[in-house]
Amino acid sequence: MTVKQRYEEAKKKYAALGVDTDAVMEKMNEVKISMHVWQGDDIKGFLSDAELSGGISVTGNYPGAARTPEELRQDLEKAYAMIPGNHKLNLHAIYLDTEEQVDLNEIEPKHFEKWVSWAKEQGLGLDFNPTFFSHPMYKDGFTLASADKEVRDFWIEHGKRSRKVAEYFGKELGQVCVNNFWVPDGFKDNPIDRLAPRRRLMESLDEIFSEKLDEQYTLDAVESKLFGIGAEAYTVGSHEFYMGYGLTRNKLVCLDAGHFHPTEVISNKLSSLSLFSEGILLHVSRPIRWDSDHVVIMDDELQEIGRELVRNDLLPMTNIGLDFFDATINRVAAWVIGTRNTQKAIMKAMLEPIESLKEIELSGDYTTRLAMIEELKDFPFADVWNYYCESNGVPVGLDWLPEVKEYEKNILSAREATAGKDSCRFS
Ligand code: RNT
Ligand code: ZN
Repeated sequence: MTVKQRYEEAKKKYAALGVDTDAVMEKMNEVKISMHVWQGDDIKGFLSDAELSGGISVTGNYPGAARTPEELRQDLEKAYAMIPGNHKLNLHAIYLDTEEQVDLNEIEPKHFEKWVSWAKEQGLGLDFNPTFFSHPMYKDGFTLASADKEVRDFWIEHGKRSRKVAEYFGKELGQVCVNNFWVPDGFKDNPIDRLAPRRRLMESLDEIFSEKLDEQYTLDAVESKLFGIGAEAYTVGSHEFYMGYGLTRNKLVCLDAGHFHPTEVISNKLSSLSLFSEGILLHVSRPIRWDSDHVVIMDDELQEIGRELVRNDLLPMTNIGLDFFDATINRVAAWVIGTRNTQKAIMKAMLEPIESLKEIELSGDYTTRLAMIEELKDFPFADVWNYYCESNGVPVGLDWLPEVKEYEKNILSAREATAGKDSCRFS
């Protein structure tokens, strides 16, 4: 049977439940995933040779990491060619592409021009992140919340400039650029004063956001975290901090799946957040024990995130970004696996007979609710996904893997590791 024939069979099965698979494929084309540039080079970027810092690190030394912006773009093109749909790229300030020697408090839109012309050529949108780590001004674990005004001022300037870059991306590409602020500030051991650093972070952010920018071009987001390596006891930008900050300042609240207690899930936060905020940013990642950033797999939580977005119709207000980095496997494959899994989870949720399930729940028939949900697990979802891939001209099933292997043989293996770092990243 061909992929199409399998799809036709699946279509009948879903139609019997009242689910229109053709409509699902159409809807899937509207779902943009913001793929994170930093999986391609283990968050090294091109600003300097500074060691990765900020409670984050990357484990592994798989050969072939991109060493230049050109190599990174080549790898990204390879990955996007194996992912159905039109998407975005999520850049970090340290990925500037310029001959000029500029520091983080000096960045300007022109330092990112090459990314913009490439994005136009590829039909991609761009998102952005100021980089509050891997820099000598990250002092004693602090940036925007530092007690030292000089340190704060450096990072405030960086934050302000990052917004100009984001605004420029939005204007140039005709789609909004989400600018996400994640700040690693925190203490390894129990602090005496938990309040003062939070007040300083609040004030620094207020200063950064004091200029009003057109929301048609850029939206600011703020990302919380429970802890990082070296900041185990206390992170200034906790979840409560940013729930309060984001909601009172009308910023997007970013939920990173790996930034909570090990059994705490972001899927159960989306509905609440949606009631009080105008928009949501997701960092889809996968926590394992203390690490927050394993490649996204088709696990229960990913599927639950997909269901929450679809069942509650939250896709229009949600910006979906990925955030993982694994340097022990082929980095292009990591992008493909994580992005396709995220799309699959959303598609799987779209293939549920949501209205009838809601009615069953309202009628109090929890027996049928459970029986239906379990039965749906055996439905031929993969036949719809495969046809979706085929219709979009990207490899079906595992057919992308030989292509990545070929690319590794011809392109990646010719690259020599630059710094030869075998670092390790936690959280
Ligand atoms: C770190 C945050 C943050 C980073 C990126 C590189 O714990 O998740 O999103 O991963 O900014
Ligand atoms: Zn994140």
